[in-house]
Amino acid sequence: MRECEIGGVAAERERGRWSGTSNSIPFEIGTPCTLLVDDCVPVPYGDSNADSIVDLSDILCVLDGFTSVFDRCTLGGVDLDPCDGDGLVDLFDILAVLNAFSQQPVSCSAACVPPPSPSMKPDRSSFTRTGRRGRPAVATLVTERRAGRGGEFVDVDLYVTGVSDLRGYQVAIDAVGAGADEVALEKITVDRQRPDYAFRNRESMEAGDLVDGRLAVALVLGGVTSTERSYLGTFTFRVPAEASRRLRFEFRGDGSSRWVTSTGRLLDVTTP
Ligand SMILES: [Ca+2]
Ligand SMILES: [Ca+2]
Repeated sequence: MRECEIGGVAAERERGRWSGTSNSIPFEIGTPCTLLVDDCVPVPYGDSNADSIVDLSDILCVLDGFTSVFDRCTLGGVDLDPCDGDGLVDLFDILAVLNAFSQQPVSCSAACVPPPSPSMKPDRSSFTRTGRRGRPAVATLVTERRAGRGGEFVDVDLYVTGVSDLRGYQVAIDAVGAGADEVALEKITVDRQRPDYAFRNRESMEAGDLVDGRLAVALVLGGVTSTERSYLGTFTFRVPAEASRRLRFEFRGDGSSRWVTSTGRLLDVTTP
């Protein structure tokens, strides 16, 4: 039986379902206690740490929960599948958060997650750490134009050099310049067979978000340290032929791209 807290720190929290149109939280019959509206925050499905956005932090939280680590998210927050949770964190919860990141349609309604208690570790974003020998790691893009069926395409390969203890990354790429609004993001891929892939031969999970142009990749466990230039993934854009020469591709500059260590700290990575 699951328990929930009312106004205190409980070991286990209840995740209810939130109805956006009414001021109440419906619960299954037999639910052992009642949450007040003020006790929880309505969040998008997949938002495990209740900060209103589904991003790399949520993927890392579910992977941590899979190994029974709940230092930044509650069990209720990461138990995404089935919709009302089953008290277990398993492969289906991992797939659920990856699908949520990818903005695939879900049949579950928005969740109502109690906010993390003050006793939990602060959000990862409050830490920073530099790369090896105190120098920031450097992220780079390499673009390659090619003609293909249906128009002209640009493959944008992402790299990072000099990371220390890298566990996961989230990268967002945009087309900028005249004609950028006519560019369509065709696909996001990670070629795991490339010898320079950052997580080659490691157990990792990835999700591409074609709606907002984001890629997240996370190791299930541990981190990777390398002085070499490591391949992270490829964004493929379809571009109008006449606009192709005027376009540039850049990392999105609003903190959408992040690199996280195995201890949850943010790596300081310079983007061009
Ligand atoms: Ca979140
Ligand atoms: Ca589950």
